[in-house]
Amino acid sequence: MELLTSSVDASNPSVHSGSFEKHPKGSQARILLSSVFGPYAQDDEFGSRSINPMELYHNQVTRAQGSFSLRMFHRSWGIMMIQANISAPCAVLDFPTRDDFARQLKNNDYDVVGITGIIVNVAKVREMCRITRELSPQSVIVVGGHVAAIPGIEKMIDADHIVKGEGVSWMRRYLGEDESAPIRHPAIVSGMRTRIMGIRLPDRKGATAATIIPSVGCPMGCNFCTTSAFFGGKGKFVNFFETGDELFEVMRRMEDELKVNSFFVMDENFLLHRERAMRLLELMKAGNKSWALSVFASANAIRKYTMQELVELGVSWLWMGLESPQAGYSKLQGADTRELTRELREHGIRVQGSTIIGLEHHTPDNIVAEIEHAVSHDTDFHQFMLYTPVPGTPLYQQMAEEGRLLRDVDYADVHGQFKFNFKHAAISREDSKRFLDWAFWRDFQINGPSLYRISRTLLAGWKRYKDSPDARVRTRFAREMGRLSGVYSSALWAMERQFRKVDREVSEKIRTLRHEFRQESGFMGRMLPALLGPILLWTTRHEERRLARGKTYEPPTILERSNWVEA
Ligand code: B12
Ligand code: SF4
Repeated sequence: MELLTSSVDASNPSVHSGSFEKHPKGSQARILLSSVFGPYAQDDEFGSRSINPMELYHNQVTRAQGSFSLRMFHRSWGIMMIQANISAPCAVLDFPTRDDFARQLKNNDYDVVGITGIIVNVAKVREMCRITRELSPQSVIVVGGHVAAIPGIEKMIDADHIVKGEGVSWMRRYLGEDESAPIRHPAIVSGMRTRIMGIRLPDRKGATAATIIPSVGCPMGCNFCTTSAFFGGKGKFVNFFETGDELFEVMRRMEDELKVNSFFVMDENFLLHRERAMRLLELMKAGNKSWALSVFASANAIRKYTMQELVELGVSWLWMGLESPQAGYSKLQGADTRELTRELREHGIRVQGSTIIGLEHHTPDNIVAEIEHAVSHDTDFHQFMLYTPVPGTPLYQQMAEEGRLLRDVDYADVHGQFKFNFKHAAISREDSKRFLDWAFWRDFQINGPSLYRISRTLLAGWKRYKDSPDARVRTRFAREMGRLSGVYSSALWAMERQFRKVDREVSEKIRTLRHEFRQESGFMGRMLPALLGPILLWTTRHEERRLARGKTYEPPTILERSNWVEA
């Protein structure tokens, strides 16, 4: 196991240096852990940007899909993880407004205020440090998360500790607790307030996957990769759960606590650790678990498994990098990613591709063909991101040395969904945005709404495995089909009509799929579209109008306490 020591900076007098100082109250210290404040989907002086909402899909995957965009929020798992692994009284405050944060400080006597942030949110972190100094001067301020990778961060914010890398071990050490004690995984519902086609899905217990975080970092060390760099870079990562046995145990506990049978596995390259994955499969078989897993994996790691192994392991959603083959990333070595994507989908595995726009070899002459190549994968979802030198990565270092970083680009705009933050050899900053936007648009135009695409993949999987000799596999597909066929058929009914005016060809494809669904559905699945379809068509159109008027969505503020006793 590669446990990295967090670094504290010696150049700032307010930051502890030399020997590590523990908090004098140890585990009695009262701790607040907060994410940065919202609202997020607006333009303001603290670095919120309307183009950068606190949403995964709508931010960077389905943002061009209008009312068909998948809208959903995710909690701040890093601080939840820290909270679950310390015995001190601790409050986690997620998605506060500035007022919520200030009120929390005024009404409680916190010894330690921990703030988590990523680089785009540095101005909010600075403001929260300022507010804390003003309203809770006795508190020690600890800042962690990717924001800590900014060079010179200690001079930009007024914090006592800036923690780079893994935070659980740092916080345990700071409180004088056992750093190497086993990690206790918090119960995390992967997403909340899911919304699509103008409908908010109920947050029912068990309906949403549980998030499992087996590790942080990635040993592949791609030059642009910020998560890999933050946890040690090439060859390094931090494993929370070393073995398949440990992982199985955590998943079993989550199954009980959250009543789930699907898991979002938040590991940068889950399938790379084959031994662990295969042991997990062994235990799933022995325990008769028909779990579904959503995982991130690189193409070369996926290729280490047969389709049968992936299906038996319950892999139902795969997030895979589809960088241009010309870029020479080792994770793609030996992989025909188009063929791989097709094969995965035929086995009922939804593929989420991820493609970088603006790689070094891209030019205005070849980029359209590169985007077309990416789009031709016909993935279920496709994320596009600008090639972005992010502080802390080898790429950033290289660009700095070559004098290619653009000055005066606000950190709030360095997120890969806007414009280049560096001088590209052939593509201008303005054009970077045009090509990026075009990629999203083109994927939507050619492949249609992601909701249609995932329905298609589910149906392909169902047809292939409904009579599988493996009962666990059969059960998984039957469960999904039973739960979703009626809803998907209704959504397809509405989509088909909505697209008639926009794109006849896409509308026809949707119609064909709807008929196939009808043949495979039970009584309810066949009847539901007549009822739910028109409702969904109405909510879709209504949502289109709301979005056109500038409607945005924000996550709710959440406060959760552990080991709490009133002061
Ligand atoms: C879930 C997630 C989100 C969620 C939001 C979660 C939230 N509540 O903030 C959503 C989907 C909304 C999101 C949005 C964005 N995200 Co995001 N996201 C992630 C993701 C996939 C998982 C984060 C996570 O929980 N990891 C697991 C936990 C355990 O790790 P951790 O958070 O790093 O925490 C550990 C340490 O950092 C440390 N730590 C963290 N906080 C603290 C606090 C204290 C006090 C201490 C001591 C230590 C500490 O300890 C933790 C345990 O070891 C990461 C990728 C990844 N693999 O981490 C990207 C990631 C964090 N996101 C990123 C980015 C860029 C964005 C966006 C800008 C979108 C975009 N264009 O890419 C937006 C920003 C939205 C906004 N307005 O702020 C980048 C950050 C890059 C950087 N260097 O700053 C990452 C790393 C993805 C990437 N590879 O580019 N994101
Ligand atoms: S394989 Fe993916 S997660 Fe790993 S270093 Fe490369 S980009 Fe990062």
